[in-house]
Amino acid sequence: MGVNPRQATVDRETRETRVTAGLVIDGRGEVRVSTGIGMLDHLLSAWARHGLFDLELRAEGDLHIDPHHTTEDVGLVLGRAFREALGDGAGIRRIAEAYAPMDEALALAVVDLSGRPYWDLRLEFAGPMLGELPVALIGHFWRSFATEARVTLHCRLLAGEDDHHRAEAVFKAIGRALSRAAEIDPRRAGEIPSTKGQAALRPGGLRGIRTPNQPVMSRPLYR
Ligand SMILES: [Mn+2]
Repeated sequence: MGVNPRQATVDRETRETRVTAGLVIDGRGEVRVSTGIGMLDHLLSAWARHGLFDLELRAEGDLHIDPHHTTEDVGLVLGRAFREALGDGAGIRRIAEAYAPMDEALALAVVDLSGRPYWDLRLEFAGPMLGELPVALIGHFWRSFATEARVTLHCRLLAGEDDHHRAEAVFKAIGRALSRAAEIDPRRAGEIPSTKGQAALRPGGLRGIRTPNQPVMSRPLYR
């Protein structure tokens, strides 16, 4: 990588949660995560280690209600940090896929760092809970991420018996696919990888998709 690693720090505070995330795309997989939800910490660590992202994330949410707001808002903040760190996306591969096994479980993730949020997640779990994390929130987390990161995210769970393994395979596959898609391809030599030029990766491509909680930002997302 070049001299300036691609990185961003995002703070978000609402009545429900306060989340701070520092993300280095060109990192080494160094992780410090504390969300108050052990399973989410574990999955985010797997995501960052396999994507070779440096991630420092702290969340304080209304866990006395349930893990919903915290999980969702961590996804939003992480997605925003990813988008900010990526910048204009000059020279990136943009599209990539990754398979990740976790013993008997197997996940496939295909991503396009397109500037357009879209997701198709086909994730089936056997039980309702993974530790204190409802499995239904795993899809919700990645929808939140894709919305704010403005990426197309397809993910399939292709095999698996154990829900812990299934969830971990999903996070690892998505981490590896995002990492590969964000890699600089020297042959692209700084070009914006879109037939529309810069348009697709510029902010403002949300097309009416809004997150439920209007964020209170410590600084504007785009300047
Ligand atoms: Mn594990």
